Amino acid sequence: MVSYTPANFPHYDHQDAIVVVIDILRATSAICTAFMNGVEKIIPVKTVEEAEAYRNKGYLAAAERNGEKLDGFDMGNSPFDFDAATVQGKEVVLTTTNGTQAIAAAQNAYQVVIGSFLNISALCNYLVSQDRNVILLCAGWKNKYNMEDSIYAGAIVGELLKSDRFSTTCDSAIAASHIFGIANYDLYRFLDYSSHRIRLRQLKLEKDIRYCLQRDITDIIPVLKGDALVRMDESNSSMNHEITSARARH
Ligand code: 3SL
Repeated sequence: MVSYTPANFPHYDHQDAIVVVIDILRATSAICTAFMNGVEKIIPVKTVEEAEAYRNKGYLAAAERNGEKLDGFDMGNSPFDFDAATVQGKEVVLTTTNGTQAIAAAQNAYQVVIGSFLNISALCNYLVSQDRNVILLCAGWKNKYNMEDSIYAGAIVGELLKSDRFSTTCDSAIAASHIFGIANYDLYRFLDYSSHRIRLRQLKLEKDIRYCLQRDITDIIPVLKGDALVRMDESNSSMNHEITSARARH
């Protein structure tokens, strides 16, 4: 199933599902990059005030609104901000216009994982190996549809449908897979007139767009464990469900 915006997400039955949060330009690509570069954990928060509170406690803090880094923070939301020299071994708090809002919307799911083109094959292999419904949650733009997240969702739908374990009658998933089929000849060119590419171009961030459209430069899958994203390994692959259930019991 594909939810094109966080606002639409509550309509999907997500308690027992794995939710893939998608914000190709640029939050989920930046998160994958941070883990490639050795970040210890990322705490995604919805508001600038929450990020400030962590920053005041000494956390490295990243904040973006409308594509721009906010004054007073260590980083914005460019993948290039999360280089090894900056993030290796660190705990980072992150707030973004859409990506961290989508993570918050999904937090009660069985499991929340982070998807980008950078880790697409590893993520698909993982999803196929799990006996569970998958919801692809596009961060969109301020609860409106966007092209790049939908194209990515369509790429995942196509891959999952190659496995006998998956089938769908969900129109949003079928539509996403069609748009990926049209866009796949050249994602960069296809997105030329898309709203966020225009927005990032005006901010002179073309380099970020090209970076975020690269496929399979990592096999790391960030996963939500309690309130923080960590690198998935065998010991924590179902951890958020356990933590969420434990929280519900108290
Ligand atoms: O909204 C977000 O989470 C961001 O990815 C948007 S931007 O690419 O930083 O503008």
